[in-house]
Parts: sequence; structure tokens; C-alpha cells
Amino acid sequence: MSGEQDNGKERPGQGLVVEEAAPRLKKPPLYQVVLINDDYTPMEFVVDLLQRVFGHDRTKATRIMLEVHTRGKGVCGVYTFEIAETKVAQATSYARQHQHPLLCTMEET
Ligand code: TYC
Repeated sequence: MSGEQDNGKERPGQGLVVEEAAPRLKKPPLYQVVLINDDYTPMEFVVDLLQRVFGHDRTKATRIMLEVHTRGKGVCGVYTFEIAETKVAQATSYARQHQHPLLCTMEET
């Protein structure tokens, strides 16, 4: 057994028992990027933003925009921390460039 791994344990009278090694990688936490409704940002602008920043097709983008408009908030996508942060920054920057008060945040799932 020189240099080889041996996960088996000899148990007298019970033969060889093999135990699985604990997983060595944890899944990263995930974050929802959320749009919050406001009264001023035009619907068409929100649909365009959802396509550009989040890669949704027009149908999906329209559905999300209407969810935000009618229910107060809606999920644009779910990402790891740094991707979610970047999407929030891109969405906010694009809205500000066009003088819209759009509010975009992230929430851990
Ligand atoms: N409520 C806005 C309007 O009536 C539309 C809107 C939708 C604004 C989604 C922001 O995240 C938003 N023009």
C-alpha cells in the first residue's frame, strides 16, 4: 500500500467497510438580482435593459417587466456574488445614463 490511498477500515469480523470521502467543494451562495418598481422609468426602457444586461428575449423581458410593474418587484436572474454585483452595476449605470431612477438590488437565495 505504499503511497496509495486506503479509505477502507478493517473491522474484525465485519470485513472491509468503505466510507465515502466528504465532498471537498462547497456550492457557492447564489444571489437573485431584483428590480424594484418605480413610477417614472418607461416600460420600454426596462424591457430593453432586461434584454441587454440580462440576455432575455423580448417575450421574457416583457414578462419580467410586467411582474415588477404589477407586483412591485421581480427577479431578473440568479448568479454567483460577483456576477450578480456586476449585473446590478451595469443595470444601474445604463439607467442613470438615460436619467431613469430604476432601482436594482441583489438578495441571497
Ligand atoms: N412602473 C413603470 C411605469 O409605469 C414601469 C417599470 C417597470 C418601472 C419595471 C421600473 O423596474 C421597473 N412606467
